[in-house]
Amino acid sequence: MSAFDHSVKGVGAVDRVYDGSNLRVGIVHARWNDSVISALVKGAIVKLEAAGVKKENIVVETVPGSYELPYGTKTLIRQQAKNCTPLDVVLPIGVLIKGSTMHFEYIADAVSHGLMKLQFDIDLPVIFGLLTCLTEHQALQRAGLTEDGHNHGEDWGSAAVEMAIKHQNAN
Ligand code: DLZ
Repeated sequence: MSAFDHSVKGVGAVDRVYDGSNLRVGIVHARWNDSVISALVKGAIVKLEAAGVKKENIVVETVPGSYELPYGTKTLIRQQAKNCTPLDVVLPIGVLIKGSTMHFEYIADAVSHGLMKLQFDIDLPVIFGLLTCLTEHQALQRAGLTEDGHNHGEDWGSAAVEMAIKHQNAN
């Protein structure tokens, strides 16, 4: 294989095949920018199921907007643990599209830090399913809704299975 066989951007080949058949996965998605969110959630579920995760082991919850993702994610983890159906990984999904004020910057920063902190506080992998787009077109591209687009939800689904197995293997 030459150096030219590797792409510069994007997620590389997986190190091994990950079997998700024993995993329980939580998806928490915002309801803002609904058409983009729907495509991302679908893409994630396609990859989860392709890795063997059973339909009945994928729990989907919603929150109003991306700002609510960190607390909504923590709440779902706790609620599932309380019901004796603990999750192995969570995938919060939100789409922020820059407007004319500073809202975008504050929410993007708060949510990124909130989700990173949450996974260490709760010791469970939390995937970063937040698109931070400068334009609507960028959001559509990254949800695979344009001809040249790619659905990032698919990458997040695969990342969720890999990180859940890695977490299980370490415990
Ligand atoms: C208020 C707001 C704005 C302006 N833009 C977005 C956005 O692009 N994507 C998103 O998910 N949520 C947005 N919100 C809503 C906030 O995330 C939050 O739901 C509200 O401020 C209530 O806390």
